[in-house]
Amino acid sequence: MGLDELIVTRAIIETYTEKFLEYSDSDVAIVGAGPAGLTCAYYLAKGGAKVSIYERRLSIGGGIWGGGVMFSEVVVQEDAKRILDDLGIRHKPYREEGYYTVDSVELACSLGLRSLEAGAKIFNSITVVDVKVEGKDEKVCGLVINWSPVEMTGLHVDPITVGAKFVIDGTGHDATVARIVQDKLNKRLNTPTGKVIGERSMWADPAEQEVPRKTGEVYPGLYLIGMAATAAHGTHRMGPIFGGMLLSGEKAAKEILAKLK
Ligand code: 48H
Repeated sequence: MGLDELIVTRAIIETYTEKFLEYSDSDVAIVGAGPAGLTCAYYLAKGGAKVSIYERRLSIGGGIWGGGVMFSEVVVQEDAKRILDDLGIRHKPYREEGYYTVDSVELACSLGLRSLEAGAKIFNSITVVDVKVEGKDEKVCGLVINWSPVEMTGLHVDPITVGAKFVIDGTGHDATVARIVQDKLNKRLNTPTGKVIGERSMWADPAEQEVPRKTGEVYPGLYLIGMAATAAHGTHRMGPIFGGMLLSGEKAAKEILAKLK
C-alpha cells in the first residue's frame, strides 16, 4: 500500500486541532517555555492541573541552551538540586561544595520531556500578544495569541483568545505579560512601584534568593515566575545559575494547585 500525502495532511491538521481545542480552556496557561515555565508546568500537571504553555519560538528551553557564553553547561546550587533529582535530571558535583553542573542541552530536553510526560501541552511558534480580562476588577482570565510568523512579518491578521483560570508570565527578562497589564490596562502591579521596575546588575547570591521570594500573583489572575519576577520587582540578575528558575516554577505551581483545590 502506497503512502497518501493527503492522509498525512489530514492527520496533522485534525490531531493538532483536537489538541488545541482541548486546551483552549485550561486551568493554567503559561507564557514561555523557559526553565521556569517548564518546571512550573511539570509540577502543575503532576498535581492534576490542565496546563498549556505558549512559546514564541519553534524551540522550547528559552535561555537554557546557550549555558554560559555558549559553553553548554549551567550551574545549579544545592538548594535546587532536589528538583533535578525529582525530575531525574543528571548533574555533576563541581569541586567546590554546593555547586552542580548540568549539560544545558540535556536540561532543556529533560525539562521539556518531563513536563509533556506529566501531561502539560506545549504550543510552539505562538506569540502571546495580549491578555483576556473579565469582571469589575478586570481579572486576567486568558491569553490573546497569534502565530509567531504573523507577528514577525507584521501581517495584519487578528489574533484569537484562549481561556485559563490562572495565567503565568514566564517570558524571562522582558516580563511581557506584566508589561501588557501595566500598559494596556493601566493597572498597578504588586511590585514596589506598581510597575515593572527592570532587573538590576549582576549579584548572584541575593538574586537567586529573591527569585522564589518574588514569585507570586502580581495582579488578579496573573503570576510571575523566573526572570520575569526578577525584572518586574527590580532585583539583581544572576547569570548562568539556574536553581532560582527551577525553585520559582515549583513555588508558583504549589500556590496555584492549592487555589485550584
Ligand atoms: C510566547 C514568549 C513571549 C511571548 C517571550 O528567557 P527564559 O529562559 O525565561 P526563564 O525566566 O524561564 O529563565 C531565565 C533564564 O533563561 C535566564 O535568562 C537567566 C537565568 N538569566 C540570568 C541573567 O543574568 O541573564 O524563557 C522565556 C521564554 C522564551 O523561550 C521566549 O521565547 C518566550 O518565553 N517568550 N512566548 N509569547 N510574548 N515572550
